[in-house]
Amino acid sequence: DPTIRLADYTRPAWEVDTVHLTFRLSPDATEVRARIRFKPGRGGDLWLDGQALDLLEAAIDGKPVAPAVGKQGLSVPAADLPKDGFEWTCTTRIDPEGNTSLEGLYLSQGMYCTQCEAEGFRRITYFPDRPDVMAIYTVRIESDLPVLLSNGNRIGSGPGWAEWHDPWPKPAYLFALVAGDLKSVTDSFTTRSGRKVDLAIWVRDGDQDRCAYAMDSLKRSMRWDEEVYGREYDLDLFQIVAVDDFNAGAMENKGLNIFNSKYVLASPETATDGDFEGIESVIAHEYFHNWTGNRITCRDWFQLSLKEGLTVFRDQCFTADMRSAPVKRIQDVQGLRAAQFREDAGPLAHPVRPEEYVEINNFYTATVYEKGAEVIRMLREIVGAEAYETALNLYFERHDGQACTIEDWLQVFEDATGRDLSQFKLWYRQAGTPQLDVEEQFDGTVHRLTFRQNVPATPGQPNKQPMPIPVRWGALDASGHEFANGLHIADAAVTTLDIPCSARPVMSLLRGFSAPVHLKQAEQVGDRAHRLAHDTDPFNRWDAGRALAMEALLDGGDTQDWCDGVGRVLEDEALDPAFRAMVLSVPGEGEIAQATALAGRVVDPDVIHARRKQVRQNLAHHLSDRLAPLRDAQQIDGPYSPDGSAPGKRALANGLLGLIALQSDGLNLAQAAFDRADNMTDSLAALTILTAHGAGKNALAHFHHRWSGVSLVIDKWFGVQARFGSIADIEALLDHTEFTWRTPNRFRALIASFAFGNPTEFHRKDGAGYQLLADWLLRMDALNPMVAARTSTAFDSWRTVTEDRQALIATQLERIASAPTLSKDTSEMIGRLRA
Ligand code: HT7
Ligand code: ZN
Repeated sequence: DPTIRLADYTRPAWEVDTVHLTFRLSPDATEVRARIRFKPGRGGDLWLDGQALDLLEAAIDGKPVAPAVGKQGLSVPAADLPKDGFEWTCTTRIDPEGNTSLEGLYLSQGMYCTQCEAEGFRRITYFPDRPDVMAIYTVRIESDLPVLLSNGNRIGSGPGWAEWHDPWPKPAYLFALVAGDLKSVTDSFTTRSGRKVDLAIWVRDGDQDRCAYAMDSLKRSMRWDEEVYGREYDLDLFQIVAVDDFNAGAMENKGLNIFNSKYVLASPETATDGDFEGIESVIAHEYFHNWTGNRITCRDWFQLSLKEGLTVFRDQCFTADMRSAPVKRIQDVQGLRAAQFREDAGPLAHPVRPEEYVEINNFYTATVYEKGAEVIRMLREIVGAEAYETALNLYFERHDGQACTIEDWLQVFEDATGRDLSQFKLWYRQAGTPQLDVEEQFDGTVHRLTFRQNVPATPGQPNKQPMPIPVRWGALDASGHEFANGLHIADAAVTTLDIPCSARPVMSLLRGFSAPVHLKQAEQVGDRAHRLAHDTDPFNRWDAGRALAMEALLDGGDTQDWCDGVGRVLEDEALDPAFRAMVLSVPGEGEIAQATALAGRVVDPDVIHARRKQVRQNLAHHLSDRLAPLRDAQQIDGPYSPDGSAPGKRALANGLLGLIALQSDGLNLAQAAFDRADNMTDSLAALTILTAHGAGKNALAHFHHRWSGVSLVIDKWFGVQARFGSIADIEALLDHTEFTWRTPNRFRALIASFAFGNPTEFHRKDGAGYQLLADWLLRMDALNPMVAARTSTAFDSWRTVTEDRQALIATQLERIASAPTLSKDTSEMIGRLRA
């Protein structure tokens, strides 16, 4: 399969003005008639992408043509094309029922739906399927199904048909069609200029009563984008459809977002606080794409972070405004460290703007999304909030309706601020997480900090240049009072910062995690504990506790300081319970494995598991009889609410329950909590604790019985067992009649939860875990390459584990690589993993 390179970009030979599509829907033989108005671009032959299509007829300006058709598309020589433009018509036949890749047009439980990003539209009709070709679409759908939807506004309908028109030019990846027996929940939103927008969420009959939170999140997102970014919605209708079979979280198709039902449906009984928060943020994310992605799109897929990094940054800020900003920041950094730092440290490391790919689906990564968002956060930190706002206004004004690049984005900031951002651009070009070493020296009048940065070598990038690293800092005196603070930009291999003071301060560095780096601060004994007790920056206060815990986890050392500090935070009633819950949590086994590898040591998952267990036990022992009263103090009166202070209280109570379960008789309390739970958050927390202790048999049976038929809850049932079960347990689950592995959510609930969330069994010394994953990757690859390729990243840290394990993984990777047929998605991933 060819490698696509950023350096090879050329403008389209032919551009498109308008597209008319008529769909005659049928499960295994849908006919798509396309009428496309082409206008000259760069000029040359006409190339139309097309995959898995049956071409029934084609004509140019009404005259039949016989183009050269291949597996990837068709071409017509320039000589056969009218110079000033022409109308292309063709009819293709496609097979939605047989489309198991879930890209293009497919059937999900009797409902037709589409997924066109990144390159799914070419599975519907022949088209220049690239984001810099933008056109106006009119769509007619013919089917007996009661609900027929596409982008934009409905312009007509009758028995068995509907017509839709989207007035905004868009790339093909934003095209959407849905047809099925669906029910809607409706509402409306009045924009700040007084326009009424109809809102509809489409679900299967029976699910209507689980849409309220999604609808409320949508309205809050619409308001927030007006208030914070000055962006108003631009159509009369905004629709969301929930589907059960979906490769990712959701898709921002213009005016017709399609969602994995996991990010729409929620009730207190079936969804956890985390699920509610997930719905709020994914709804916001897809809605925000209307401006950052749809109105201004990407010139090519190398620019993916232009829309994804920015939109993640926007949705993070939205959630921070809706909930607790410090807690949101801690959660985001935890996620970044768990997924992106991990990616950056292994064979799959790539820049925020990659320079080559074989299959673009493999680059919807934590680096493009989450590191991309961090890069924008740093940009705002460096230029300031006001200049950020000015630059964004200029971006929308200058580039509305265009397909843009990272260069366009940075140019806007240069023009708005007069700054030279050429060094900043390295954040988009260089892969790898920089390491920032800090040395401190106090000479009686000045505290001098010396910053040394090093960006590690990554695949294809052996040498790196220094990058501008914004370091927010604060200086604390011995009583915990903050006497100075500021922003230092570490923009050379070595930089210094002098703070005049009369006594050696305790330095709080990288506040709010102001840059995505590994900070190595050789603090003096007691400094971390001091910051855990006093840091005025809540992120760093939490991180100080984290660093203390990590020290003990890595070296099996003393946990006294950490336990003392955590105890004091827990009992500080002035602190947000959600924050206290975060301070209470111990780094996960994946995070400990990363820190182990970063320290240059070999990762043994069994040792990590044992150490973590010991550290948690120490904490439970230290807090001993304070645990139960602290938990009781988190009692919530009144009905369940996913908003306000209640989720934080539940998180703290359940974190404490996890420690109580380590004490004698504690499991009885966990069982009682499970029996009494009247919401999914508490029920799943108790079930998880019981299962983790091998005491979940009855609770699991009860849970399964209670939630039979509610697939999103049954996913949780599979997930919890996948994380704590033995391989034998997993094998039994694989044979379970409800393990409908063709549904990505169910496959992920069992296979991905096992591979990513059950390190001791996955890394079993006999290799059974690796073999199980490889078997299922091969099986899934034949059906749905995108899901298989993504799950293969569970092997991405394989070079950090013990040699015997490395050998076993190498065998499995080789087995996958030599399978007789392998998708280009999975073969690219396995190739990169083995390189
Ligand atoms: N822009 C979307 C990314 C996406 C996707 C979604 C569903 C299925 C396959 C997909 N491939 C790419 C989602 C987003 O970032 O908002
Ligand atoms: Zn997105």
